[in-house]
Amino acid sequence: MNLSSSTPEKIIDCAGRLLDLSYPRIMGVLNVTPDSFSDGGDFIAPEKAIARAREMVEEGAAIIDVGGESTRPGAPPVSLEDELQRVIPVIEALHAAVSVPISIDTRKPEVMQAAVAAGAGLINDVNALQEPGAVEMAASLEVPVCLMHMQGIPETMQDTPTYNDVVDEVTAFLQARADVCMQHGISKERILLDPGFGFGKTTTHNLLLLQQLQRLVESGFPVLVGLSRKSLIGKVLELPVDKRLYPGVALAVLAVWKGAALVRCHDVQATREAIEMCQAVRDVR
Ligand code: 8Y7
Repeated sequence: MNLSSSTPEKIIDCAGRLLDLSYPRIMGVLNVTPDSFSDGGDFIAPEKAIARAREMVEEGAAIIDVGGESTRPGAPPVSLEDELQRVIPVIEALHAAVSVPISIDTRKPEVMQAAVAAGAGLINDVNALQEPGAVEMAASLEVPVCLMHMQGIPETMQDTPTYNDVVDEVTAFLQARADVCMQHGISKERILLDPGFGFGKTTTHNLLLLQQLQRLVESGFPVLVGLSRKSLIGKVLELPVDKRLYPGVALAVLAVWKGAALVRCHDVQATREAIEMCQAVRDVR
């Protein structure tokens, strides 16, 4: 059930597949790193990844985010060759297997190009297209982009995150990156912003960003959030990663209440039901 939404219709064209953001939607996480879908060895079994993606679409995911580079705190960098070998076969198979848009989680322009050629329709860059050539590549590929804020680099970002005003700084950074994208010909309608929960932020920084998420929403760009299973839940509740479902759903609801348009998560069914219920209350007239 989609009760009438107070927001105007917002439909984003992801290389021919539509993402309707006129009500809050789910981005399902599909990690294709060897620890997630390998068959014991060091390579990915695409069939397993496809089965998981199909399941997420049945549970109501509006877009599937494919990533082959771990950006968890302390994670080592992945070579271009390894990243391509992980994600491209999966995107090709996924493009045929599901009808929802596919997003590519990468920082590398070469991966963006190959992924879009293989069927991806949105670029999700935790580095906000700051890699040399990334903005130009994204503009030439003519797909929407999600710009995420990160302080530092994954290897060291959680060592000493420092801000004067985290909400101001994150919002100003994302607005500046959006301006750069628009100067390069990426239209406003194709830009999403993400505060980057957990990326160079203390627990207090993360909580403040969610408490004041409306300040980013007021920028006018659709806001994406990723809070699912993240360590801020572990810090507040002292729970291991496999016990973070209920608080993760609560955080998704709070983000949607504050105006988030897209929620990136692992637990699709539970999160989708919760945010649709939240939207029904938020938008009833
Ligand atoms: C996010 C993300 C990750 C996020 C966006 C994890 C790739 C860490 N987190 N992309 N990626 N936003 N846009 O725990 O919060 O999933 S990886």
